[in-house]
Order: sequence, then structure tokens, then C-alpha cells
Amino acid sequence: MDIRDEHYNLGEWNQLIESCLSDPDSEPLLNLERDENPVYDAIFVGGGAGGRFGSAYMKAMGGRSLIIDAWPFLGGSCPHQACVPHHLFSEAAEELDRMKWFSDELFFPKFDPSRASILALVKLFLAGRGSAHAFMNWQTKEQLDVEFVLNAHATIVDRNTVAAAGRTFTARNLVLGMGARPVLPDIPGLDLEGVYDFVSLVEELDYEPTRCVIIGGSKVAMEYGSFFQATGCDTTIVSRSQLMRTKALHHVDEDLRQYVVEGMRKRGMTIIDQAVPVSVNGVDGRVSSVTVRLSTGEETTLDTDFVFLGTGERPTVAQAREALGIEVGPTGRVAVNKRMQTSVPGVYAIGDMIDGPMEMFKARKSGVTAARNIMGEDLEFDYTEFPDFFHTTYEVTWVGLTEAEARERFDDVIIIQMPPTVEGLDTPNLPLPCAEGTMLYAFSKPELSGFQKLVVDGASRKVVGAHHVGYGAKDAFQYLDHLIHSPDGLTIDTLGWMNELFLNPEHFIQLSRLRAGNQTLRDL
Ligand code: COM
Repeated sequence: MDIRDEHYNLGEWNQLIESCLSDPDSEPLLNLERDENPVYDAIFVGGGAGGRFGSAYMKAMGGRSLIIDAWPFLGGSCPHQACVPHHLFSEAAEELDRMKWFSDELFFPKFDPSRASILALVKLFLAGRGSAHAFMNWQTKEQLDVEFVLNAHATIVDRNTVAAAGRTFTARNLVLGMGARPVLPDIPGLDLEGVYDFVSLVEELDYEPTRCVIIGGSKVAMEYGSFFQATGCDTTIVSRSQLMRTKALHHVDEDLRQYVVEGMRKRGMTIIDQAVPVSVNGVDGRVSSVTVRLSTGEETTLDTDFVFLGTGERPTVAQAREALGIEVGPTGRVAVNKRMQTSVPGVYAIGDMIDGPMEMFKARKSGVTAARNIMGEDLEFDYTEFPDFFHTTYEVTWVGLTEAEARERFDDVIIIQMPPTVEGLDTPNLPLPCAEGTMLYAFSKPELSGFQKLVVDGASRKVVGAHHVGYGAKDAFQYLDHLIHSPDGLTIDTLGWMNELFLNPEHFIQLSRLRAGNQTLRDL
């Protein structure tokens, strides 16, 4: 279906996308300029975040880009099954958590668990996700003027040729951004009804779970687990590693980790770490329990009506391997250099197809890096250091070195922390907001009022790490990351002289100012 001359509004896009999603025989959607046999600067195979941002950047630089995607919408899994529902669920978890702690107190009504429903939130998401899809398509076509073929499977023919929608498209370069899918662990019983991952949760959940066993200790496991628990679904996490000590997470400060994990326990979640899931068991085709081998070697069986897999994701690289002979690294992801170039000249890989954090900044910037190199720039993108975050019922944010890492690297490490660790002061119950967004807790349930820590190299006076458990500090951490990792770094003196918008991530500013006058810095 040629839509080049159609200028759909959001409602029309929404309808068209929905009709494509519900009809497996629906036609491809072609938004192509009218010239014969064009040669694109790049074909972006996959129109997720990396493909969309890369192609838009290329177009803005005067290049010609084409996106091909199997879905009838742009934006990839983020608005469809991943980040957007996750954020909806995490925000709901935060609200539910507050409502439970304050049930029938102050202006809060008595908490009614029958109204806290996983299924209702999934349905809310499904009813609304089309708006994001429609907007991505509208913006890409009408504002960014990027050509695309949607609702069509791309077949990579060679490094300059891709077939889709019954046509063949030619480009000087290919950019592979086909994303990743959840990995299923090798455990019997995963085919039982009642076993979900973050994709099937939104696509297939059709009952209200009452008990949940989560297999895996990933960010996804902790985030979705916190949401399930907040709704009243009794949740147990079974993880081989200690939570937040999985390989995928780096720079996790131990004090922050303890605050987060203890917070999950305090909210009723059971955490069984250093344990191996042995089997998922069922009755009449439905999940009924999970057998787990504990660190002691003993086996135990956990009754449940809902199993959620949080064991990570992996890209599908088979096509790129077969058609192009592309090199894949030991982690199963496409090997690239810092320009996103693969082992095959003229072929780039981006987003979740490559190693590194499966986070939005990497997806989008890797797409842009590929585009800019294709357009003649010599640009490297190093994503080894970055600000990181995830949600429990809190927002957990961190950047730079942990206290332990800093102590290995520097002789004189200064810690500025809220609550401070002071013997005899009962600091875990300090009735002050210890992080952004926790004033209400500070006045009524101080042990819930968050945590923050700044790590400073005393000799250079430079901030080398920041760690925060609270709400609403993500924005600040984007800029802290930039400042900490800029060539001059960020000293406690510069930080202490910033203009705070009182309170709270700005504790870092005010607390730094309280210490900055010291020639020899001290903890606070
Ligand atoms: C975000 C998708 S939901 S994209 O990064 O804007 O394409």
C-alpha cells in the first residue's frame, strides 16, 4: 500500500496500524519517494530507536536513508512491549507502594487490594499503546521525512541489497538494528500456561495472578517483580547471582544495593539468590509450582500460578550471519568497533544487536554514530561509562565509581552521604528526606526516605561517583554523568557552588558546599 501521498492524522495512523497488527495478511506500508531504482546511503534494517534516530540523523545531514521493519510502526519494542509498559508498571508500583504504606492515613483512602490488578494495568497499556505507535509513524514521515517500508519482512540479500514487500532495495551501506528477544532458560516446563516474559505478559496475560515466581535476577526481574508485589501478588525472585550483582550491571555501590534489596524484602518480596531453578511444574497444563535448588544444595518447591522469566535478552543474528558472514562475539551479539562497523565492510550494527547496556541512549546514539560515519564523519561512540537506573518501587540511579571501586583507585576517598553512617544516631530512621521526592516519608516513615551517596577523590577534589535511591533524580544524573566524565571533571568546589533548587538530589550541592571550604576534605 503506497502511503506516500497520504498525510494521516494520529487517529488514522492508529487505525491503520491496528488493522495491520490484527491481520497477518495485511499489505506492507510504503512511504517511498517516486524515483526509479534509488541507491540509498543506508538501509536501516529495523526501525526501532537506533534505526529511527540513525535514519533521521542521516536525512538531516543530507543523506538518503530507508527503514524497513516487520512491524507496521516505528519505534521498535520500546513502545510496544518493553520500556513504555515497564515505565507504566513502575509508576503504578510507586503509587501503589505509597498507597499501601499510607493506607487510611492522612488524605489516603484505605488501600483496596481488589483494585490493584496486574491484568487491569496490562489492559490499560494495550488500550493506549497505539498512540505512541501512531506518533512515531507520523513524526518519521511528516516531520523527519524519512522513507520507510513497514509491515514487511526484510531479507538481506547481500551487503548492498535488501528485499522486502516484493521489491529489491539497494544501498551503499546496511545498518542492522533488529533488536533482541527474551532468552528462555534451559528449564523443563516453560511451555506450561502461566509462564510469561515481558513480551508475552502484555500480549497474552488473560487472568489475575495471585502468586508469582520470577526466574532470573536481571533489571527486568527486579522491576517487574516490584510491580507484581506492589499489586499484592506474592512474589518470589529466584536468581543465580545476588541481586544487582549480575554481570550486566556495573558500578553498583554496596550500600545502595543493600538499601534497594532490603527495601524489596521490607515490602514482602521473597528473594532467593545463589539458587538454581530446576523445573517449572504444572497441573492440567497450567503452572502450579517451581522447583529450586538452594545454595545449600537442598531442593524446595514454590507454589505459584504465575512464572515470569527475567533471564535477559539476545539478538537474532542468524540472517546476518548466513547472508553476510558477519562476525558474532562470544556473547552472541554482533561484533562492532566504536564506529559501529561490523566485520563486513559497509555493514553496521546498532542497538540491542551489539554488546553494551540495553539502554535507550546506546540504541539511539549507536544509530546516529553509524549514520554520521556513513556520511563521512570519523566518529567513535564509547558506551563503557554511562549513567544507569532502574525501578523497584523507587527510582534507583547511579553514575561513576562505587565507594569500593574508588577506594581501590584512590588513597583518599571522601564520602558524602544521606543518611550518614553515624553510630548511635539511628541514621536509618533519620527523619529527613534522604533523597529526592521523599518528604512525606521523612515526616511519617523515615526508614523509607531513600538514600544518596557522593564519592569524591580527596586529592583532586573531583566527584567520581554518585548514587541515589528515591524519586525524580534521573534528570540530574544525565547531567552529572556529563560533568563527571567531561575532561575537567567536576570538583566538589564547582558542585558546591552550583545553584540548588532545594531539595533533594541537590543535597549533593548543599552537602558539597558544607565541606568545600576544607582544604583537606572530610566525610559528611
Ligand atoms: C521510543 C522509540 S518509545 S524511539 O526511540 O523514539 O524511536
